[in-house]
Amino acid sequence: MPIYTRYYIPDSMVFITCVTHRRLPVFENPQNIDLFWSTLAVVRKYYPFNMLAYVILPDHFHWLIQLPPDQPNFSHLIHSFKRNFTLNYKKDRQISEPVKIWQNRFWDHVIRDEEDLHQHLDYIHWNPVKHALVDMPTKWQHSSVGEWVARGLYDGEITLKTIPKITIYTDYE
Ligand code: NI
Repeated sequence: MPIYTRYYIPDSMVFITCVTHRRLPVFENPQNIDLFWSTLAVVRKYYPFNMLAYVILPDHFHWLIQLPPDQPNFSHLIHSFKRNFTLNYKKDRQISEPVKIWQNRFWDHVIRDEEDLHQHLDYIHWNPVKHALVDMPTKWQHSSVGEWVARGLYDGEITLKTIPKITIYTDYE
């Protein structure tokens, strides 16, 4: 294993990927999508952040977040979210034995510049197409694509002709 160091840079935007344990399709169940948001709302009170973009797929999620300058440690946020999601999942289903929902680690990438930001926004919003779940980003319900279309990022219509060539993250999702 290489030595792995995380850098916490105040005000930086960070791209995060978390994957479910054994790629179980946890988020195929709408109940778990609700749990995702209710858990996040609580965790956010302790670890405030800005959600710039997101996508929830059946077995993983991607976030593009920005943390406040005085609390730049995103690992605390991610671990708290994963832990609390599992706790809430067990509570909802009245499970007392240990349940493993998430892979232990997560992936992060600190956004370098404007171009890198755009690449990651595209990566997030095109992800359901990449994973062959829909043929257009706007057909996927669980992403921020609608908000970004409204902001004019995609100049109105998104069609398959405009699919971006994204060469990042070939080692995982
Ligand atoms: Ni993905």
